[in-house]
Amino acid sequence: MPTPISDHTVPWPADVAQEYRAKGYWAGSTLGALLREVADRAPDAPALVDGAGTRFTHRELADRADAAAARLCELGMSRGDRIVVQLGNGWEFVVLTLACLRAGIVPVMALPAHRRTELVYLARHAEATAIAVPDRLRGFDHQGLAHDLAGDVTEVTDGPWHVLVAGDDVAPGGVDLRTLCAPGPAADVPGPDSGDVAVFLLSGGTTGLPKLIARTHDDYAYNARRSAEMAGIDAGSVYLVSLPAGHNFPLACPGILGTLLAGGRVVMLPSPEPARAFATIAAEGVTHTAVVPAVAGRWLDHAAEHGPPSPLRVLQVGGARLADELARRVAPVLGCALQQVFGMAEGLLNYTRLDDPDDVVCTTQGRPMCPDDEVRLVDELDRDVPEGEPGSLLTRGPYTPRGYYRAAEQNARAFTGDGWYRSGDICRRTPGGDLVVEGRDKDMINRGGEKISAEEVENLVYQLPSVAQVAAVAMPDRELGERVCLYVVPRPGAAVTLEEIRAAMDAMGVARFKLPEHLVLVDELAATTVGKIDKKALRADIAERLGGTPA
Ligand code: OOB
Repeated sequence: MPTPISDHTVPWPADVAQEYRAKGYWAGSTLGALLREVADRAPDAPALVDGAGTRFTHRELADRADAAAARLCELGMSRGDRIVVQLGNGWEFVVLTLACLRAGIVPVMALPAHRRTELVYLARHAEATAIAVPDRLRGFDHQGLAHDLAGDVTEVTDGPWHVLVAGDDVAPGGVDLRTLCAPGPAADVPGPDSGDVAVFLLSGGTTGLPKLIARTHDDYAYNARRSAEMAGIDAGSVYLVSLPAGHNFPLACPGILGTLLAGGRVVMLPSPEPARAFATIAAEGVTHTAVVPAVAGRWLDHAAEHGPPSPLRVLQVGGARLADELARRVAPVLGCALQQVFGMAEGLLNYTRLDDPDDVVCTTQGRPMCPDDEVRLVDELDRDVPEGEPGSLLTRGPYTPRGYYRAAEQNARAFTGDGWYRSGDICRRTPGGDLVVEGRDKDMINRGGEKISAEEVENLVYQLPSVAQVAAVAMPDRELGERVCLYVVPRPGAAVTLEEIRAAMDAMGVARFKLPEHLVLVDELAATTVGKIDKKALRADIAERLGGTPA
């Protein structure tokens, strides 16, 4: 039997929770119930269309979610169970996620890029009893891997391992996800409470392995609803998802959930490739979408040649720092408003407002969306820095959980004793109250919005016998912002090449975006006065070698 989730979550203090309820941030409804209300109000309004042309109204979507919830229960799953969701951006992702929300089964939001190492860890750590995968995606046999994981996972769960497969080619032993998500009777499945965990998001990661962030129905519904207000999403809005749907940004900021809760329509595309994205925006009348800065850059280039993505009204950009120069080109070249979003799966969301002056929109990352978001900027001793000075961001609030799931040791480092989350971002506050992200004091590489833990990469590389010492650091990159650069001290007499390291990591089964893209061989690694590897010096070194400024 999997452990109850509540054994390993860190609740908000009772008085704080009471205040969030009294102020209406936590409305006491589950996401499943809220989405059913939307479907009852406007049953025939279009809700979802995917790249393969599948279309559902709000009623069809809610009915399918209810039928799928019943079928998950028939499989033996129930409220509080966990399922790893590793689906591409198709309709199955949405129906399955809503079915889980309805039944209180908690999706662990994995990424299609994840491979054996990440999936085994996630499934074991969450004690999942099921996984949902595409049959194949971008040439990779996801369903084969999903079946292969069974032994590793059931070793800790001592329970079943259901493999749910989206695709035309479901191998024996798998559950056909399209059949599971087909219309059918909605048995009266016992649903969750609004204080229950709704989804597990993955942390951006600074530790050896990603941490799980338990987001409750109360907090995540607020996250999605308030984000929809920030972005000006209503029943007439059409939101395009082209980033991996399991990321917090396209899922709930406002993303899929915020748009559906507002009665709007969601359009799913497998990737943000500009030609197809622009054609879809035109064909479906997309009004809103969210991208990372690297994609915004590609869209700007495409628009300069082929014209703007009409009728797009709001382009949200977040996940990594958007350069001011790029920001200034968005409105004139893409013909829509820019909204900067500085957010984190851990909670806090900062938005530039749609009626902010251009200077604020183009040079800041916005301000917290909730009046009760608390933000402090502090020095190394957790003392508040003087107003206007850069400091390390600490935050608490109604949609920022007080700790990671089942991670007491990391929580002691990532949260202060009184519940502030240390985001690891170095920010400054402008006189107008907006935040500007100036850097970070966490050991992470932000590759075009995908977060890579340096420690995780280093642990993997240490498994190579030819490596005596290794450090992973960010190197600046024009296209993606940053890429992974490795500094390696080889063992005496050993030859180490980038290709060999990449091949070894690939063979270990890790997401390809984590593979290093540059290698520097050294005799020793620069150390700080206390003997730790001096990453700042290494970042400066690689930037100098490449002839630029450090990432
Ligand atoms: C989003 O979430 P995560 O969890 O993948 O990453 C969070 C981290 C932040 O701590 C910060 O280091 C960085 O990503 N970040 C930004 C940024 N937005 C995120 N750094 C500079 N400028 C920005 N605008 O990335 C995320 C979650 C929800 C909405 C948007 C992004």
